[in-house]
Amino acid sequence: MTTTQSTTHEATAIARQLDQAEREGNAIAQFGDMLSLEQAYQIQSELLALRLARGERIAGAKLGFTSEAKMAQMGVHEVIVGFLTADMHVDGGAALALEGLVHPRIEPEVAFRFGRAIPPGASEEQIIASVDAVAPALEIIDSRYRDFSFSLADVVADNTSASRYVLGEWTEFTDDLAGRAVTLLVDGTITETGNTSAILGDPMNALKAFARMNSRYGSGLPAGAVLLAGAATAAVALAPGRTITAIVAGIGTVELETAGAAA
Ligand code: OOG
Ligand code: MG
Repeated sequence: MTTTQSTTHEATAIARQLDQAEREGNAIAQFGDMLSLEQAYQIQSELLALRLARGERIAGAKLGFTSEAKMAQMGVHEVIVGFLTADMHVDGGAALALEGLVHPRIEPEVAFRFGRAIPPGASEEQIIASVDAVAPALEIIDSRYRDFSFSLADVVADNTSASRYVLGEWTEFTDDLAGRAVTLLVDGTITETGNTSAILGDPMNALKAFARMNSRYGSGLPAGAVLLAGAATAAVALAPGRTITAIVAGIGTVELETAGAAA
């Protein structure tokens, strides 16, 4: 077997483990030093292939570790990219059941929508020109690793902990997105506060970072796809029977209820 074949074989085996952990809601051990960043992105694309083969549809991309708050919380200091499928989208109007998830957390985000398809090697200008709307969003992250701890390569292989996402109402795109207060409330109590300027200095820079990541690791996005720019605050653990609200000043509000009785 050539090196390339054995590497591909190993990536497929690890992707299957992570995919199974996600579907069964079980945490697995970290891979740690075993993986390079290149291998980790290869595993991530194998994970996507498994989902597409089951009939899922690509719905967007997400960035991770675009803010100091997230980098400090997780100890990872490099921007990462993952994929979103249509099955990960949840409607804020219906209570989200937490059964089957490992140890979900939630974080406030800014979402961009692309009115046009993004080709694989799209330039920054092309990507910015393709955005037609912005919305507040909530991302539910759920690491498939024990204790929600991981290295850079681990979290990339695990599709950047992507699990579910909720979108608020879309508003017309503006590039005036910096300096807006971000508030995360649980049952009406302020739990995290931040500012959109924490996202790479300005959420517009998330579009530029996505352009770089897409040229390097991505394969473009279909028209109508979403980009989550990365959380401006630390994530908080999700519990049953709660109402979680994110407010992005001047952009809007997005809410999610979790099913079950509050503990
Ligand atoms: C990785 C995902 C990071 C963000 O917004 O920074 C992320 C994690 O924290 O588990 O989605
Ligand atoms: Mg996030």
